[in-house]
Amino acid sequence: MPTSVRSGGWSVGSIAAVALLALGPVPLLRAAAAEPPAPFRDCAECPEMVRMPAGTFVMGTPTADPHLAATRAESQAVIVSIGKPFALGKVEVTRREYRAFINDSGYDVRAPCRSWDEALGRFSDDRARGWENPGRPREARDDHPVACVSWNDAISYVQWLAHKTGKAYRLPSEAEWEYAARAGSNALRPWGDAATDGCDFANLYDLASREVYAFGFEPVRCRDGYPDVAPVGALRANAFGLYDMIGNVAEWVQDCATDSYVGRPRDARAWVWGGGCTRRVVRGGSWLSPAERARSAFRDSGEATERADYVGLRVALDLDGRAEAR
Ligand SMILES: [Ca+2]
Repeated sequence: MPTSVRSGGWSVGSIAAVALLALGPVPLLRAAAAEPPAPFRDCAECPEMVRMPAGTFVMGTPTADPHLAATRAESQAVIVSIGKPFALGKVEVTRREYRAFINDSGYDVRAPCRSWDEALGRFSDDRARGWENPGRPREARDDHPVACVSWNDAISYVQWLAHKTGKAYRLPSEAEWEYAARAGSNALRPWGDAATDGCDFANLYDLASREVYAFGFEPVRCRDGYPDVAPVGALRANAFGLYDMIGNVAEWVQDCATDSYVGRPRDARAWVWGGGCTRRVVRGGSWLSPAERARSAFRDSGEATERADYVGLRVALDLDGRAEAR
């Protein structure tokens, strides 16, 4: 698989052989939300947040096989309990929201950003590109998701947001992210197993994308209408009221990159360790993802300093003691 083309050189880990885990009877996912509660914001420039219910789910794909671009970790599915409600951004952090952080903090943004070079026919680290001028889409709007943001940038953003609001903003853990993306679904994707049923829900490398970008792999055989990055919330929400969990821009999470789920936390905590790590997990696929990477359990990773025009972020928030937690 030409990883360097599909993900601009980001490692996806080794691809495991078919592995059916002896999980025993898989419990039905318990997630209470019959109807998503109303979103809320903590300030005018803050991301809109949605309450996620507590619940239990199977993280990973017990029946994973290499044709699904599954990593070994993904095939080592684990049962994870999200013990209490938390909040997650309704949409990916927008360029408007990120600009408020840059203007207020004076944060020093440093190039380059990995971007598709049409002349070279490959991704390259382009010093002319950055979050203000990502290159995708050609005319970026304020309601497009911010991209060309490293994990370190993402952490700086959530720390600024926490300081500004006095609230516990942070990146989601990988477990929280997959739980929220699934939104009660045990299928490969929030809308079901078939990628071709997802063009109402996810901005992927679709037939419209292939007319503009010749990435050399098969598109998802439907039309979502967006050749590259789409405005946030342009397509349909999942059952938890979240938009673009699959596709558009990939999203940094807190966890260190791992090639295994053996020994990982079985709750909402991120899997990190003393001394930190240089490589972090990226979730959700993006506008350049083919079908096999457009799945709730799909994992990618990148160096914490890397920026790419298909990677952004979504924020999480602890609800301890807040009215929204009830
Ligand atoms: Ca698309």
